[in-house]
Amino acid sequence: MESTTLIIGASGQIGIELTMALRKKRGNDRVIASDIRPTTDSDLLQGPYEILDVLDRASLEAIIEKHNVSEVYLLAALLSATAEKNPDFAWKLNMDGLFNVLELAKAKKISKVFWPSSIAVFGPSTPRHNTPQHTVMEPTTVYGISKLAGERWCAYYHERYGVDVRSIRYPGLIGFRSEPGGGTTDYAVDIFHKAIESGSYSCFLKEDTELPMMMMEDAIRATISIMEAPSLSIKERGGYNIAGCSFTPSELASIIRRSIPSFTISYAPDFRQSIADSWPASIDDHAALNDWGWQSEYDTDKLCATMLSEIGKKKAATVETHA
Ligand code: AKB
Repeated sequence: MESTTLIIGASGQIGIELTMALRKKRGNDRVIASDIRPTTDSDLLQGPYEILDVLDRASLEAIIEKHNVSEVYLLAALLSATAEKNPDFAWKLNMDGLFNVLELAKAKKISKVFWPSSIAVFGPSTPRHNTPQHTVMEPTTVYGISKLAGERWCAYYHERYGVDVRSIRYPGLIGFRSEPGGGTTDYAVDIFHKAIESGSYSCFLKEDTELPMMMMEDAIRATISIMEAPSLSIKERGGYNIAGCSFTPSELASIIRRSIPSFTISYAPDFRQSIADSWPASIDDHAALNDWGWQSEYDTDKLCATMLSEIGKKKAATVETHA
């Protein structure tokens, strides 16, 4: 039986797109999608789909054996905003899920692991602009603390047990295919939907809050390319900085107004403002460029143009279907 790839958390914002991209490359049957709930998503159902709670190590091991899985992408996690509402469970899911996968890799049940880190590993004492790969890291959110601890555990399992684990510090991810799931950067997806649906948006961050962001297509390319890079070229076994573009809500609104001149935005900052204020504004990703050739293809203008045109097409198709 040929070896397969398992995606844990396949119904999430990254999971759906990563499943589709990997199935395109490797074939539907060689990429096993899994999530804690059943799905009706027709793309996920193009290939095998398993119900899996990553906290249940025995079931995880059974699925790995059943499908001869050699490579795992572990995407199941609580993101920053949701994690602040449920810190105990966020810590449990984000850490124990990782341990379950790392332990199976240590036992040689799988040979390669991808685990997502985040810009949330940084904190208010980190240099905000062009944040370096190695710098002060004092995160103030439960999500950031879990990501920083997770990075150190990944590096430890690599150093001590030879586990081939690879990781990226994702910025805010912007895509049109799937909804974001409880992050502080989610506004930068919602704004496009609201601009097209109603022409106005109430933003939960202040107008001048600059954050690092990335088009989903770039993020999927980065994820697959770090996993395909030769093991010896991966020098950072915690997590790599990767940069796309950086912008504020008011800059995004101005660019949207070029296509929708009547678009209006108002600001009603909530608890997510202090999370955003603790994160970098822009990222230095030279280590990823030097070690495995990472380069972003989307600046803010291209990201906005893509989001407006793709969401516009989707809405038009929905209207036609219902007409
Ligand atoms: C979040 O906002 O929590 C995520 C992230 C930056 O990791 N998008």
